[in-house]
Amino acid sequence: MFDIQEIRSQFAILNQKVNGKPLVYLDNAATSQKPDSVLEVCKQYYTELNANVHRGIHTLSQLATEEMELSRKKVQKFINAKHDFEVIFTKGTTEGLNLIAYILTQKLKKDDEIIISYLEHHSNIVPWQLLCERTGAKLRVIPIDENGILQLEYLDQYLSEKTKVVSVNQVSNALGIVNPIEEIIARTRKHSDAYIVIDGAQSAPHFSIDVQKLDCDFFVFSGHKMYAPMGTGILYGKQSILEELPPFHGGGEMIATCSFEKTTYATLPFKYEAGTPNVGGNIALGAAIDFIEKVGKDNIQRHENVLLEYAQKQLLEIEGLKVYGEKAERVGVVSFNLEGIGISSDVGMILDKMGVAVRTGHHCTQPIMDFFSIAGTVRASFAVYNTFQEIDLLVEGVRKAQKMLA
Ligand code: 7TS
Repeated sequence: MFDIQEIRSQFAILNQKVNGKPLVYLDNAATSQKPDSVLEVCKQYYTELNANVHRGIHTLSQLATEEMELSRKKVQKFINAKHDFEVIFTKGTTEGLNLIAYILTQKLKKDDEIIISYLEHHSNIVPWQLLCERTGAKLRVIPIDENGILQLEYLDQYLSEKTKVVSVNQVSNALGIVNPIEEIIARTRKHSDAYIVIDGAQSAPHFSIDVQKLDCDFFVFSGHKMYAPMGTGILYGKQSILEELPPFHGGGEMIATCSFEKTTYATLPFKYEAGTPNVGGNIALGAAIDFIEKVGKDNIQRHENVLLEYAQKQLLEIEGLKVYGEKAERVGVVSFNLEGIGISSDVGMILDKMGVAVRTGHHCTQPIMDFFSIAGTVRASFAVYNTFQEIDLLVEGVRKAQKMLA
């Protein structure tokens, strides 16, 4: 097992007071903090290595390129992609999903169908609505039951030769529910040739990912939710699909030849990486993967699960507190409201005064909030560095908020 104090000592930001109280950072589903090793790589990049990649004959450019390509290989291993060129650097999950929805435009026609689920973040809803507007395709949505669990019998009903895309998240950001993506992929493959897209924004920080075993066509995630800098993310796509589909952005680096008459495109992954990438960030993403692997993904997951269980048990002892998705399999998130207190941000503000950082509101998942007929929830989300004492402070804060707002 790991030494939690030793881990915390690697995150200087945690060692500060907010509103006069020790910071309790429980907003990790929004973004995680970054360990010293990642910050050090960022600093080192800008103090020793900064140069544009893939284009210079000079030494710094070559070194920066080598480091970034090394990081790509780390990501390849992290998600078990077959080839490193199937790993595309993006600025995050949102960009990855928009990229996929854009490059699939020519593959869809009027009355084709795109299946998503009720549990999606807006960034796995809106890009598909835009695709529907461009093509005349229709969106179908797998419903949830009162526990927030996907009702997969609807997926079976919806799947047909009209289905061109199935795009779901592996873990819901608002509720932390783990969706049965293996089952969703198996059922989809059985009944259609649809492209399968997995939003891994909330699973990559917690689970081991194996894109070959999953047999998805695309898998996207953000670096900043897994200890890497903001502005980093990954789009994985199967070689044959990325080779066949058109580019997204046009510009430098993504061409093989360019003339006014005709432009030909670079090979993978560069075809999808137009313009100057976030070189320092992409290198630091490799350092974040090193951090995760050093601690051990299984250890991280076990620790977060114990925290979740501990938090949920204590929170449920508070009278009138409802946890959304309480009975579903979940990871890293507890999302709740207090009876009679309609505005989750009121609770969030009182917690903030006590140094406890949580997210409140709809969490970019308005359809889930509509389903439960609420405006928002209070969401605490955990990472490797959180402790039982921090959860005690959360619970104490929620009890205090309840008294103050009653
Ligand atoms: N998909 C899921 C499941 C997410 O949780 C998020 C971000 C995104 C997509 C978009 O990721 P981005 O890195 O491109 O912004 N989720 C959250 C959240 O729960 N609170 O803040 C951001």
